[in-house]
Amino acid sequence: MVSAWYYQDDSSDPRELHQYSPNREVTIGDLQRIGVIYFNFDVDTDGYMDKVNAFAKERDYKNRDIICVSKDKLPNYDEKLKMFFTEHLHDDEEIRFIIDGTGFFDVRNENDNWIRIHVAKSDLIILPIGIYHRFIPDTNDYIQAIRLFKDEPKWTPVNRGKEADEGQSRVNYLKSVITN
Ligand code: KMT
Ligand code: NI
Repeated sequence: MVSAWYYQDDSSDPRELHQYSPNREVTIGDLQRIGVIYFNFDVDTDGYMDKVNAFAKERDYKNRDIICVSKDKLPNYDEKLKMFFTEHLHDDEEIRFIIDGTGFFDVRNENDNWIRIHVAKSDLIILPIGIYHRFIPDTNDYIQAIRLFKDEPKWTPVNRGKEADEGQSRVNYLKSVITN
């Protein structure tokens, strides 16, 4: 089950929890308000993949692949992790169904604060087009996910900066959050 909190930005290892003391929890409703959608498909229950397939069909996610983020399974591990953890946005939704392991998606809220989302097996998370975010495994250093895509895999990151800020995806996203 997903849990989320405000990220305490200190200089410790980003794979640690980074919680305030006491923890400043963020609810699924709070995530929804910034366009992040959460589902759960229990991978320990028979037939879960049929449910995921029906969900994908309903939302018109036509393509998918599987990614395993671990040092021995992911080619160019250090380089990829650096890319995942560099703040960026996409011109497409980022849809991840976690089939094993754990990790963190960090998203910026409407006040530009980081919210850390801890995902685990059975969580399906959708990050909206234009939200600034990043990904990192936690200290278990292992996560496996199905990545779903509307069309062709189009997940080129646009790193935070003038081009991303002024692009249509970001402009539309900010409009949608303000009018929420
Ligand atoms: C991404 O785009 O950040 C990833 O695909 C990371 C691995 S998915 C858990
Ligand atoms: Ni991304």
